[in-house]
Amino acid sequence: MNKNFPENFLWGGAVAANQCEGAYNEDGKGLSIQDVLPRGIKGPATEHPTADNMKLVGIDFYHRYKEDVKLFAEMGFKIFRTSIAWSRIFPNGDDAEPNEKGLQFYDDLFDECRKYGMELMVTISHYETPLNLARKYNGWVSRDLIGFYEKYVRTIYARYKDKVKYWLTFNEINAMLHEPFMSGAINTPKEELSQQDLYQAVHHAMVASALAVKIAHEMMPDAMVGCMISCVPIYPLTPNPDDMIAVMNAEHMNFGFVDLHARGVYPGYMKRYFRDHDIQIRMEPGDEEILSHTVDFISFSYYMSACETADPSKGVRVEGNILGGVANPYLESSEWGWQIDPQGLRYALNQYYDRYQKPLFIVENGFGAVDQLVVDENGNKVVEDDYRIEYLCEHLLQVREAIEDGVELLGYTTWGCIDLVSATTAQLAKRYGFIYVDRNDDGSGTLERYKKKSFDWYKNVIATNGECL
Ligand code: BGP
Repeated sequence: MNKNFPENFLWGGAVAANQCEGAYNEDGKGLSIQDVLPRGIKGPATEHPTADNMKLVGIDFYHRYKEDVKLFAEMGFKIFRTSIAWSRIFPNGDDAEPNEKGLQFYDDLFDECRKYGMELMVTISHYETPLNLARKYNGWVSRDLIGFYEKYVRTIYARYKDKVKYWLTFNEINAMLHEPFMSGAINTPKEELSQQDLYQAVHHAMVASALAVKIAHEMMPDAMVGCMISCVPIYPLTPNPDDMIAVMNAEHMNFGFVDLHARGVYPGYMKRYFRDHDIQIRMEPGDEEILSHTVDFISFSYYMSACETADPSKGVRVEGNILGGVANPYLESSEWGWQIDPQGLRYALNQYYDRYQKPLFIVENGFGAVDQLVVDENGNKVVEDDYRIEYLCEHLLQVREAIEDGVELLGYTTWGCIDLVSATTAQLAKRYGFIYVDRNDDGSGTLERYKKKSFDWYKNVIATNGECL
């Protein structure tokens, strides 16, 4: 039987402004929280930007995007996902007027993509809230953030409505529970942050997200607005029913965000969690109406799965895409300890589609690894990244199975289609790209770009609409 990807399937790649643009203080850009996170989520945040912060230069995408977009077009990208750096548009987050030079940069970038016929997907907020909003307001703990976000959203919708069709309100919004500073710009140290403040911040972000959906539908009838979740499917460590309940509880921590976005109301299990933990969410009149504006599609990142157990003495904790979990004895891991599980992607796609029956979009998937740039027999510099090809191929085979299962999938954008700085560790050594960037964690390197072996492989996948897998 022939298994196919749908016609018009949106193949492409994804990046985020703060991980690739660099130019952290050029053309009126204000500081973002990333400019003071030289160690990624391992922290601590510094008072001011420090020279060892790889994101200050990134891969210099701000100045080299034309060359990079040309390479994306050569691979045949149908869509390119990037974020807008909020602090390029509103340098302090609470400014009266937007920064015209910041707006112009994204006009130029989007025009460049459209020149090659690429659709655009824009993440409105990708772990890069203006630093001032963290320091002055304690980030999303403050209700004021809703207003600042709304102003930013209205500004970029008005400016790019004819250029951008796909919008994501917040990157991995469920990460706020785990990384309150990076995800929620919450300045209070994690250990001192109360559950009350944390969930109040989540409520504010959820209202802001629903407001972004509502306004998009008013201003851009053809736009598609999605939520974006960090998806780490969870398996029970054993068939013990206690482990299964532990899985259910852990899954609720993630599904709660999707339920709110896709169904427009707080699920009963979240209300119970609030009752059990003495959390009183302060709602304002109108919040419920705003939350009822549900997303057009559900998007997520997928890198790994994890286990859960009711008995912590039985499980070994593993590193992971912010959420982490308990190690699965059947899986191997990347050099960074992320457990590789292609079938988990098929499972997740089915789980989400069964639960919501809304179109899905995989907006991140990829393999972070140390690459070696070598000179081949023709004297060309190349990277033989067969491990990356294998990872992506195995995952795409499972995506195709999920489509066969009946899942409605709009597209697939690999994470870090060009090497960039890691979100969790702030390293450039953790590479994901089809394109190698000559820059090292000590700041050395020419910033030149080289095609990896996976470049031609992905080009062929797109050209055959996945038939060659
Ligand atoms: C997700 C983020 C991305 C990205 C990716 C890979 O959590 O949305 O920004 O970086 O993970 O993680 P890392 O860069 O830490 O390898």
